[in-house]
Amino acid sequence: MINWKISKLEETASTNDEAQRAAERGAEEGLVIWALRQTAGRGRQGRLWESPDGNLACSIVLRPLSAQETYGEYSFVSALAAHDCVSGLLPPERGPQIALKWPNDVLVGGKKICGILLETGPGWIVAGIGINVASHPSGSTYPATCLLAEGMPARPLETVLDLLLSCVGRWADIRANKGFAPLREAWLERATRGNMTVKLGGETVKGEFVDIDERGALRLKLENGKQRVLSAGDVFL
Ligand code: BT5
Repeated sequence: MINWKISKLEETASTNDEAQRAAERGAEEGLVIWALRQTAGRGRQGRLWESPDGNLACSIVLRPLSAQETYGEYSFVSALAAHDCVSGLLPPERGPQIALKWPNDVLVGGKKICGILLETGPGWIVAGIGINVASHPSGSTYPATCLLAEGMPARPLETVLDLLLSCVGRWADIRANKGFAPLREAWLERATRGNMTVKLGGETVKGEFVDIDERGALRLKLENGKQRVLSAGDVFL
């Protein structure tokens, strides 16, 4: 069980930066930095994450007892939690359209509703989670959507955050007690499959989704029939 301690800010550059500074100063597991808006929200690889008022931006400090090499598994803890949170907030008939895109985007009807940025250091993880609640960008590389546009009745952001944290707590407990296998299985149940293009560095790899391996890397079947395992990259469907 994680004891949550929420620190609410009107505005900050990036909640991940705030949480990282706190973690480096020894903040306990369960600290949540929540900002009503970010002025320099970060995506992966230096990309920008738009998080205006009305959307959820938070960063969670975790301190697993396991070795630092396994911290990447918390990217799946976060993705499963975000998926369950979004599923819990949208009308049940939207359920079949809610899916995960490797490694940790939550899509609704093929559009991105949530982004996750996991950063780690010795003894700490910062799981940054952004959920589009009231609005979403229109010109993003990957089409985007938000909870209100997908049929969620208006709700206070606190409700969204509380649900998200209870889902993170649940999946973090499963990870701590049973390891990565049940996360892998649950992730695969929610996965977007089929043909995909993965961009990594200057390279583009095309293939068909096979599964994820026991460490969470993406396994693709290439056109020549061979398999390729990718541990990073941006997936386009
Ligand atoms: C992500 O990066 O998806 C990770 C985003 C993590 C954001 C959270 S918010 C709380 C915490 N504090 C931070 O500073 N960050 C975390 P990536 O896969 O690189 O996607 C970024 C790309 O998505 C951008 O280049 C845009 O094209 C697009 N994008 C930007 N804002 C978006 C939004 N609100 N909704 C959907 N797509 C967006």
